[in-house]
Amino acid sequence: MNSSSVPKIACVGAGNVGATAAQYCLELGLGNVVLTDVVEGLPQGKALDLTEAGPIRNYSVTCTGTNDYADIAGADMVIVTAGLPRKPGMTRLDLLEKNGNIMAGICAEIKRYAPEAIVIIVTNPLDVMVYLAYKKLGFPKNRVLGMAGCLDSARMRSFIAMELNVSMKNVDTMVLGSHGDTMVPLPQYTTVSGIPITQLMSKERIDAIIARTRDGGGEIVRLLKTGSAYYAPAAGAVRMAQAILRDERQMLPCAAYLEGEYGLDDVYMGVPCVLGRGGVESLVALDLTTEEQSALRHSAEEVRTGISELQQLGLL
Ligand code: A3D
Repeated sequence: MNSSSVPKIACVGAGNVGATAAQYCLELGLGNVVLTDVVEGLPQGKALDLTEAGPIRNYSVTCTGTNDYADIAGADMVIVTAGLPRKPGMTRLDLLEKNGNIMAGICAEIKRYAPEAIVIIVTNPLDVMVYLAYKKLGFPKNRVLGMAGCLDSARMRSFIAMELNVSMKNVDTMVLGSHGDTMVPLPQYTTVSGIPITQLMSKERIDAIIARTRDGGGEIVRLLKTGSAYYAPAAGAVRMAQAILRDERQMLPCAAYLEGEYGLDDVYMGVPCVLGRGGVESLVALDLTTEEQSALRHSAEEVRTGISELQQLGLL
């Protein structure tokens, strides 16, 4: 904890996800927020706007905006959402190179100014970017994690609640693996008030919900036409930050560094983690079917391809 008793949270990237994460942190009173971005005026303007919402939304924490990384000094928590979206004509590799360079630069600043922070990465491609951040920061693995599973499982929970017309609060699920087409939703760990989903829905409907969950980001992009989802992604990142800063010991799916767990080594992947004051306090090993295990291995291979591409680009 920084010298004040109020946690300090740095949101790096003041775009849609970063500014929304700042808003949720303020509304929850999680800590004083510093919003930073490379674009001059953007973090200052959004921070001022968020500050002016404070008297109405009743926060007692503060929000400041800056282009100077020195202002994140001593942060307890850093949420990284900085990055470029894929533009027309840009290949996946072009994006990897651009966001990889941005991530490497940001990690050098975090290392310099907030060496004790717990760092949550949101920038895509998620599992590859969090691996890069882990290597560049040199922090212990419990202090570097990625947000994806919280979002993917929240999407699946919403779809199940809509389909069954029950409260989303009753629905529990677990989505493992990398963020993207190879994510591994687990129907065997999906329940509604403790009742296995398989007793409430046909296999066809469960499969359709899994397909919609995999395409969750794409569905929003097609509706918005410009830009991508940010309310739910920011909510996922702040859920993780809350569990850590308030030492809640919540079990949430997060991208965590694997060293032999699930038969996978030296890779970041979404697995159930217990989050508390130390960050990732422990990883939870679930019994998986042979099919689920092979889906998880396939997901890890995809992340490894991205990691080798980072090596070819000289970023690792
Ligand atoms: P956007 O609204 O474009 O915001 C990104 C911000 O990053 C912009 O304001 C940029 O100016 C800023 N930026 C660029 N370079 C730097 C830098 N070096 N230092 C500081 N700031 C910088 O995008 P967004 O907020 O919608 O999305 C942000 C990232 O999150 C993207 O990579 C998305 O793909 C990713 N994302 C991931 C998920 C997951 O579930 C993993 C979900 C949604 C978005």
